[in-house]
Amino acid sequence: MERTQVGIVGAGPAGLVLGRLLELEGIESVILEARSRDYVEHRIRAGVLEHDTAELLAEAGVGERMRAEGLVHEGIELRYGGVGHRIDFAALTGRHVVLYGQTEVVKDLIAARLQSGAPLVFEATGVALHDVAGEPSISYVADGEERVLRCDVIAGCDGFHGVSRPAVPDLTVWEREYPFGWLGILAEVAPSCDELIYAHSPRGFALHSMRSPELSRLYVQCDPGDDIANWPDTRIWDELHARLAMDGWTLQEGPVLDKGITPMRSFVAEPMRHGKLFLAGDAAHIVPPTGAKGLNLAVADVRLLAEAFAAHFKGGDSALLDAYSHTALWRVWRAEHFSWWMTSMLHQFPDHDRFGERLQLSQLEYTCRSTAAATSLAENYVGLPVDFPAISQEALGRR
Ligand code: RFL
Ligand code: PHB
Repeated sequence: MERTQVGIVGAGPAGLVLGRLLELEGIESVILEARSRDYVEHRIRAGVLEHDTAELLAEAGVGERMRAEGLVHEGIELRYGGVGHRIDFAALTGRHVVLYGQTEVVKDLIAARLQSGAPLVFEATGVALHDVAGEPSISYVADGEERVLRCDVIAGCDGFHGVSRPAVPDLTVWEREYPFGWLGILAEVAPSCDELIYAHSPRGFALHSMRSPELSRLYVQCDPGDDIANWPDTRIWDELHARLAMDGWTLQEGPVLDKGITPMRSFVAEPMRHGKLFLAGDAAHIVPPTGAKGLNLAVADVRLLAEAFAAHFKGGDSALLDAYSHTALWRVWRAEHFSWWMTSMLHQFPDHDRFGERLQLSQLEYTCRSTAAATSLAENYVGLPVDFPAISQEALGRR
């Protein structure tokens, strides 16, 4: 039987960042991942790192390539009625975001972990959690062999479809599904803009993002149950041209390297702890991608968790562990609101009447013309600072 201090289920951003932070604290961990290394390194998802997410990766010694290749963005454009309006993060908040693919973050973290020799098991199948409120262990199969890992605590970082959340009894779940999805493409063409464009259009939402000076990432709102086979490349480009259209601006096309449809949902499960099992990242909460918050929330959760494990294992103090769920949920709900708000302002809703559309346009106008409103978008988008004055633990506990 193997033994470790922290058993980490899942090698996505949450599990890998947690493993790295624990390693720096001198705390042992084993990461168990169901998929192959190649699969997790090539799963195209997020691209926007909040200011503090980028800082944390750099401070954790895994930011070298991000610093060299990541693109610092000091604003975004909101485009509606065929006109663009810039939200200037630097002027409004003094902070920025970094465009650097989740694939690259994951590659950097895996490389660092393998280099340090800390255990990371890919293709661990049949992962099951046992006695999470007593003497926790994780059983799994790797290399055709059944194994059991005894742990002091378990971090459930196994995403929305993992085994950790179902191991928490008496969960309360809040959920909202949206009547649309995003069709995303990765295209081999220089971005047609310097900053991200979030476009409201009568044909539906569109987003122009990027991964590098040579790679563009673009999305269009689509039916959530749509089949990607209904979307030949020409149809996707036609929609992008129509939704992003602005006089004097041209969208450049290029070969489509990847495409897929993602449904959109908001989801929160509370509490994020049961006994010695702690949930982090998508295992506990999902946001629609319009606010670019999912990966950043995963990192914010494990920042708290790493500090709490350090206080527990090195100082014998469990106060931070006891506070973890409440503390994390404050930021989770802020991001839930922001992501829902951005989504509601920018998409076409099938049940919207003309009144609903005018409300959206009024909100967009106000956001772009009022410094107060623009600052609210900006400070949420770049990420509220780690020391943001949150509601007190006591008040949260009383709710
Ligand atoms: P992950 O990344 O899903 O990782 C969980 C890992 O656990 C493994 N796993 C298991 N391992 C062992 N045993 C089991 N039983 C297991 N079950 C699952 C999985 O294989 C996987 O490797 O969750 P994590 O670490 O919490 O990270 C969350 C983020 O990946 C996610 O929130 C973001 O990608 C969301 N997201 C975005 N977030 C941002 O912050 N900024 C963005 O710009 C952004 N854009 C996006 C996004 C997500 C998207 N999609 C496809 C959902 C854009 C899109 C299109
Ligand atoms: C991305 O580049 O994939 C991306 C950017 C911003 C979002 C969502 C996704 O809000």
